[in-house]
Amino acid sequence: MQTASPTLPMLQIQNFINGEFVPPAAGRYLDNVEPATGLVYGQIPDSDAADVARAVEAAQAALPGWRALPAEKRGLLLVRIADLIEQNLEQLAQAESRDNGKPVALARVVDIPRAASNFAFFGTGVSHFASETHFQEGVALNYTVRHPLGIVGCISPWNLPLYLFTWKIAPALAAGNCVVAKPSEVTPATAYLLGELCQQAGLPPGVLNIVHGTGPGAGQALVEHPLVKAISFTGGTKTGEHIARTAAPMFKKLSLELGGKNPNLIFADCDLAAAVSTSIQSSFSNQGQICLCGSRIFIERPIYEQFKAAFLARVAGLTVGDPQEAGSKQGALVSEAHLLKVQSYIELARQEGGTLLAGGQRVQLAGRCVGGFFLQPTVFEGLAPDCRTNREEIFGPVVTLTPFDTEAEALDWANGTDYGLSATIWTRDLDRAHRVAHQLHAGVVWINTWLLRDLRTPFGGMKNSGVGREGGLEALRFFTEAQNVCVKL
Ligand code: TXE
Repeated sequence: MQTASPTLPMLQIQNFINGEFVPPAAGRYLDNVEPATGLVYGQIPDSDAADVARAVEAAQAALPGWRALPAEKRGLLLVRIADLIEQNLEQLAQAESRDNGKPVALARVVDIPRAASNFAFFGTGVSHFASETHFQEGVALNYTVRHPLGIVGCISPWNLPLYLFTWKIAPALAAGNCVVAKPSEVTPATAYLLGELCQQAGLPPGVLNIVHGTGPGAGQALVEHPLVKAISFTGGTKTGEHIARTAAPMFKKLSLELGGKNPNLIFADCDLAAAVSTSIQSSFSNQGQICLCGSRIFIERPIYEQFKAAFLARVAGLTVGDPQEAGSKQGALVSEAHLLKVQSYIELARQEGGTLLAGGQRVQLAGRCVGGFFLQPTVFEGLAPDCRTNREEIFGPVVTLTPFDTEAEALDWANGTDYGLSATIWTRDLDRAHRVAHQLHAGVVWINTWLLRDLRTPFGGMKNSGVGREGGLEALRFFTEAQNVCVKL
């Protein structure tokens, strides 16, 4: 693999264990590639079981002090981290963009602000986490204590690196656990910077430990470690299945946020301009690499042609370019391997009889991005709702348009995959909106909007999209163990 420049020092990041940056025990490193250039620009620890064991040891030493701190005090530390993320927003956004290939403009308004909100939300929210009592008049008083689990593992993917990493870490810490976290080996940079901010915030050593490395290496060791009581994982469905197979016999708590193949249902009575504009976002934000992206767009036949024309006109305006440039609406895909995977689905869609309406080609940029992993936003029509292109998660800038005639047909097709993460409905008919929403097999349903998030709401998928719910009290419940105490009156 070519490197960015033989004269510049590589950005070599380290593990964050016991409040310090330390090299991996075996001294091995992995290359980190910048997706926009295709060049190696840094190295990350290729950690193994020894590094995970060291992190767990640090977490164990820190645990008595951390769980004994009043919730408000723990919360204040988390709010301090949130403030530091905001103060360092620009540096973090630049790092996220370089590491992941996403437009820096997107990282500035979505990824990094949300990472700050995650800490602020759970840092304050934990003070409002009340215990339940069940009072039986004259008989007994039951009250439920929620103890932290102890040491927990958080494993996150590459698509929204700091956003999803902190979405797990913040509630785990707020609830009084110590954490060993592994970010994706594809996008380690902002997790590394988070370690620095935790130092600055005065988070006690060992409370949060960040171990870098591959899934089969560091990730597997974390899932297998007997002192790690729970695993919160976001990533691919196959990986989730593997993690469940490893962790379930050890009776670990598991939260699995997995893939999606989300439908957009566009009814003829909708606000068409809003439906088109938001569908562009839900199709192509972050190059379609968001598990909540809607990749199957079902449109009621009377407005099909009108929707299609307006949608394609907007697709033509999505400039693919250097993620650092303000005018770029589409950055690079995260890696060459992922680009090849997405391209293989474009080929599959062709073989399955799809008509290509837009895109379909790799984009060759000039200058510094000449070797980058860019792809045109791609739109197909004419594919059967049950073909592989319409059932399997592509996780890239590829969507299909399909006309439907009845509500029942649209629902049948929308529910016709193994996934059940999210869905979007566009209609002005309130009765229909609720009726359809309740029949969709999706953990999250948006009506006349997309990706509008309230952190208090339960978040997660049905079917192969996952197990458990994150967000709000659900997350605090996941990271605690309920104990009922019964007092006879
Ligand atoms: O995910 P992986 P990848 C989907 C999407 C994508 C596919 C693969 O379809 O194409 O998953 O992406 C760690 N034990 N999503 O390869 O492999 C790994 O190191 C413990 C959906 O990135 O599942 C990383 O930190 N950990 C998704 C994390 O798991 C293991 C977002 C996710 O990696 C492990 C991203 C193991 N045995 C991809 N193997 C969403 N729903 O948001 C891997 N890991």
